[in-house]
Amino acid sequence: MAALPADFEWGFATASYQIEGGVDENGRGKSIWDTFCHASPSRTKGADGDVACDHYHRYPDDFDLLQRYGAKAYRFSLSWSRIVPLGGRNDAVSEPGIAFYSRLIDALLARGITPWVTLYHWDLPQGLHDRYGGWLDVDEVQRDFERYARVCYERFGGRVKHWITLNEPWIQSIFGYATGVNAPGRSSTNDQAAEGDSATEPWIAGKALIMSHARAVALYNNEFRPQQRGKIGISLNGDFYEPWDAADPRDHEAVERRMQFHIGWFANPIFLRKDYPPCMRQQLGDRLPRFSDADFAILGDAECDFYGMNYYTSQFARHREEPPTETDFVGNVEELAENKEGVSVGPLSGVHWLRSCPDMFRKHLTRIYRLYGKPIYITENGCPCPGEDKMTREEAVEDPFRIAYFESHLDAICKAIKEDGSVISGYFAWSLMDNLEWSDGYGVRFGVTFTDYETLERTPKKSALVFKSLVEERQVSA
Ligand code: PNW
Repeated sequence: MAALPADFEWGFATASYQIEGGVDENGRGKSIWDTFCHASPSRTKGADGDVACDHYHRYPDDFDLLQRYGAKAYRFSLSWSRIVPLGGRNDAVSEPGIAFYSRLIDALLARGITPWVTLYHWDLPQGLHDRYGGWLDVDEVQRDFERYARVCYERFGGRVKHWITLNEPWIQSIFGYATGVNAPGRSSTNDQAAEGDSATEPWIAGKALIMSHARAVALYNNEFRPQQRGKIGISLNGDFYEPWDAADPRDHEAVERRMQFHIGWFANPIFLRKDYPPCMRQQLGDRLPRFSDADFAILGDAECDFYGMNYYTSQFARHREEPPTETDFVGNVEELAENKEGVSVGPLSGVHWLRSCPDMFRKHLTRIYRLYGKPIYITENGCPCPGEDKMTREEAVEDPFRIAYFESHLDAICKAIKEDGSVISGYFAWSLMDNLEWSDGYGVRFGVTFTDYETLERTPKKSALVFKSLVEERQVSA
């Protein structure tokens, strides 16, 4: 079914710490991910981003690949601590750091590829974590993020017309401060974490992220949009859920609660300028910070242009009989891969948490469009193939599971557009190349390009070479 608009934006996505390496080049400051990856004993399967894919030195070759794949656009993130090594609003800007990203942007434009820039993909300057606890100081960090955003708009905004403030604030808050599996690794429920309070810190970090986003968008709207005329949004993750027992109204409520805890947490204040979802307030009480009138004034100045959706998988939700524990962050539901009838949500990919569920993706798109009313750009979608972690290069470049995943998810987008009336304007496959999959290390391969971590050689997988035709055959003619 041809339903993608003629001007549908598409390409591939990456994030700075996952690909760049060059961590000590040109005065870059450390980020919380440098620290986390060098913790001992290791919390990242021994992996770190010191070299990663060496994109810092190889970006021209990587952009040649992008061009060969026919990509119209490329989503990447800036390393805050390359631009402001210590991170703060009175700290020095690194001119070599600016020059690196400036060359990188020019290299994309020279190849006719539109840059989509994420300001923050989890790599907080370590300097801010040390100075005041980073995302735990709501007042300080939003001012420092606003200044960092200002530097980026000033230096790059003449050429960059598509901005994403934050990548997945849910993962930053929950994995960083509740379960502690991501940097900065704080948790009171994880034996590997020395410090943290999983009952309170994720909710504080969440507010800091919301207000940092809002300040950066308000700044763009008030001072830069009139001249630069770009677009700005945020990328939120969140799975779609269906009831474990379709006949049990309590499981239907569990489904809605789970999705509100995932997405409404951020989308209510950001897209609706409202308080957190009532079910969160009810469960979390005063552990959930309040928004003041001054906060709402900033949120009111921070209207976005689009909803960035990172979507990978779906699950079944089952209500719990017992009251929630203090460290629950999912809305007191059980998350399951099979429903009451034993029907699986979809085939398992190469990573335990990801099953392919395109029909639920379509429902997710339409639910989000109806709730928040903004054009949707899918800013991440993709998967590793089953068994890919153990494959040779020759085996891995044949990736039929990934191709089928892309096809079925593009079909779901077409249905959401044509049959449901949702507005979906673009799609970025995760990821341009195999890279550091955070705490899973280098084993889990999401790339459309194979990365040989010994030689750093890249080899296109079949999915990379066919992706353009997958999009074009679903596009309506202009
Ligand atoms: C996203 N989950 O993270 C990130 O934005 C990427 O940097 C990452 O490489 C990609 O997805 C693949 O994992 C997620 O457990 C990490 O549900 C984990 C989950 C979802 C998204």
